[in-house]
Amino acid sequence: MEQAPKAAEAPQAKGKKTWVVIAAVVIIAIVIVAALYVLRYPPFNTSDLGTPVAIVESSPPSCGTIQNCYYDPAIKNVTVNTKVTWTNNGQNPHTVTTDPSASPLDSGTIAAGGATWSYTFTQAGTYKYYCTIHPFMKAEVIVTIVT
Ligand SMILES: [Cu+2]
Repeated sequence: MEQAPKAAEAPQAKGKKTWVVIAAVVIIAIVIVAALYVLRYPPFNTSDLGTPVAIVESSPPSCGTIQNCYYDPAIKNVTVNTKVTWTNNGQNPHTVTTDPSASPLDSGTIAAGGATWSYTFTQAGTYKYYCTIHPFMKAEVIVTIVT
């Protein structure tokens, strides 16, 4: 009489263990897929930042002249469909701006301390830009077609 319930319990316990293993495998798979997704897309994927232009302050926080605050390089040569990323390494906010009728660069404020702004150039041309906060800061991106 006592053995009958025990015999019934054993397969039930085995079934539960199987489900625990399946649940663990599913959870691990979800974690792996989530991790791969996070690593693949920005801001985690630093390789997607494109080619860099640094916003430099040589004697921060002073930003009174072009010697103090500038884009590096001042002339950036890229090919069509290149993504350019500006990084503000300074202690002042800056912008990457052109006349909207001439060019589409309009970053808004790029915050101090490492903020970035990116733009992918899909048309060949010379894109002169400046900083609206420090108008003496001027630079350009020259975009050429790959031949
Ligand atoms: Cu500026």
